[in-house]
Amino acid sequence: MEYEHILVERDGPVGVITLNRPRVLNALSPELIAELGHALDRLDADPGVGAAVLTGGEKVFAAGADIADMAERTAVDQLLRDQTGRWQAVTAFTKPLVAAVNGYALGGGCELALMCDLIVAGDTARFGQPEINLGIIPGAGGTQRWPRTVGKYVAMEINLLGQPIDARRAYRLGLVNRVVPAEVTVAVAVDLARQLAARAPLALRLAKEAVNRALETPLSEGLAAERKSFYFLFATEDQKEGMRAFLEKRRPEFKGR
Ligand code: DAK
Repeated sequence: MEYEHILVERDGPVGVITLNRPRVLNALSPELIAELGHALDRLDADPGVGAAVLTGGEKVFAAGADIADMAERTAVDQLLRDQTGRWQAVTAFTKPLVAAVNGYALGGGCELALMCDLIVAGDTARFGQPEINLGIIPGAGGTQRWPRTVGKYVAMEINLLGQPIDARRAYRLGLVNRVVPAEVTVAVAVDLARQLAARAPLALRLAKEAVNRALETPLSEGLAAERKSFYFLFATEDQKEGMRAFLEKRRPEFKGR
């Protein structure tokens, strides 16, 4: 399928999705979110893809949902056009998803980055929830994922004050995995994704699921679910291959079976 608002490329086992509305700083229109969901579903279903990178390119990640599209909507319009299901394609992606963030990641753009599994930030990156300045609050997870990631007080500052933070502060807070020069952000993210794609696919999938579950369940339930997934992996060929390869001092060849 041809997309209008995003670009999708393959770099070996890595799918690279680039948000592509540069004239409006990659503002996330409903059409863009629909295309993003479609592209992620396709990459998820493709056995040749082991991981994906989501980026806005060298200058900007995304300056949020499209304000021009939202400005005159009523509450009922919002309810009836609810985009939540479409945004959920991002969190439903079962393979590792690495965000490569340069420049602004604001509002829905920041929430999109927070839905990814790892974040590589260029030194120009700015993360924030400026919705308060528009008379609204975040609607795609900003008030929920910030406190779970950086704690209550920084989350309050981000959501109530609406001022973005830079890449260094985001790194100190544990919001991003790497800070790199902006020219290499995407390359570093693709390299990380390639390393992830070389790992056992079923174990990756269950590890991602388990870490995400930790943010939603009491410890005892999370531990019980982790144990079940651990036992389950002993039913896979990849577990046999991984352990035999270790004992035979060779590199494992994982098949995702
Ligand atoms: N929407 C539409 N157009 C935008 C935009 C946006 N979010 N951000 C920037 N643009 C457009 C500008 O209007 C301008 O267009 P022209 O005037 O050239 O036609 C062009 O991009 C360049 O922007 P600026 O001239 O403003 O560039 P500057 O470098 O001076 O400033 C900036 C960059 C990022 C600081 C500034 O553009 C800015 O403050 N942008 C708005 C940031 C913002 O408030 N974002 C939050 C939007 S609310 C939900 C899912 C998601 C959401 C809600 C619910 N559900 C599933 C329920 C999300 C909500 C939001 O994100």
